[in-house]
Amino acid sequence: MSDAPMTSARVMWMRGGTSKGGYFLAEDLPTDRAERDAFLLRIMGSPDERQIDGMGGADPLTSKVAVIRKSDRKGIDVGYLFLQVFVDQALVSDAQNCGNILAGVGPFAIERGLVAATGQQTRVAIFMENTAQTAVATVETSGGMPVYSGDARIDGVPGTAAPVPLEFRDTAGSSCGALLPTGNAVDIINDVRCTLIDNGMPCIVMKAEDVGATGCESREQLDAAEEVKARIEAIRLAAGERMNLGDVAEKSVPKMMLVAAPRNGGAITVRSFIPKRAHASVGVLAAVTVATACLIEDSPAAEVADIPEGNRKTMSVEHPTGETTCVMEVDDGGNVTSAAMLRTARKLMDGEIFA
Ligand code: NQM
Repeated sequence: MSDAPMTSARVMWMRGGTSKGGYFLAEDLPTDRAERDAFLLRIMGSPDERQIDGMGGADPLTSKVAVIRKSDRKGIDVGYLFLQVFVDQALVSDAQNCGNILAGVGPFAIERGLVAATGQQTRVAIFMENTAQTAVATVETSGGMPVYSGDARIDGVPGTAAPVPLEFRDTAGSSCGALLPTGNAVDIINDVRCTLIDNGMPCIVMKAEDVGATGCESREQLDAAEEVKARIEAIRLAAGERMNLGDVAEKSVPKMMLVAAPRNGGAITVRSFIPKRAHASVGVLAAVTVATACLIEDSPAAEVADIPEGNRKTMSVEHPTGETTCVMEVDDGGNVTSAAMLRTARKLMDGEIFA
């Protein structure tokens, strides 16, 4: 550890998908992990449920950090480490990916000169360090820099912006070691039929009606549903070990996904907890994981899902503020081989942050 703690660092604040956070070059943060975490807690204003003394937005979705470095790996441009800075606990966790914050990684890498823009579109291959997996982002570029304005719209974000399509290829078992860590399509935990699954995000997928919900609640209604929350937290704690995640009491995974039949012509409706607060929409890799659960025969999700035909399935995952479309490629055996999703990102500020 260095003698004097770091007091400021260069940072870009960005919206990535439906999340927001600080994007740092790895070289601009302390190398010592404890020092880095103390710095990040300080700049976010954690622990404090209002995060009044920092940049965090008093919400797990706006208390996020991306750490980016140039990569020497073959075929990879940059490494991306995602860090969740807890709002009301002095915890910084690297136990999960974040596909929303991922949307800002490509533009940030171009802005900081880690990747050279190639004409009107620049593909950025990103190694997701949390789970040792790869994603490819396509960034609109002009004059060597990212373009942020455009016509793409994603639910959960007002207005439109330039599209940032994301492709995922090898996300199965990202944190749990296998798509279905227990080897089962269904496990019964506390009398509830659940699918313990990880296609980029460790999730427990269950029918909303089985835990006293409907699947059409707003985020506020879910956050106030104390009985539902107690029930699903008991399931989560019981499932952690079975998912190879150990004691998950103080972890941000697994996420809890309450599913119901689609209501607006989509494939499935989901209400998610990340894991203790309800999500305003749905996570990117969480949506991919739920869509994958819908494709597993006899799973609770499959029972209520409306699945399109064919090997390329455009699956709309309905959530509290609209829908998120996942394009899933499936082989003849019904296994998901890749997933893609449209996101947008926006540069909000570039400067120096003080601890
Ligand atoms: O699942 C929030 C988000 C996420 C995660 C969370 C995400 C993903 O929406 O890939 O994006 O689940 O904590 O930013």
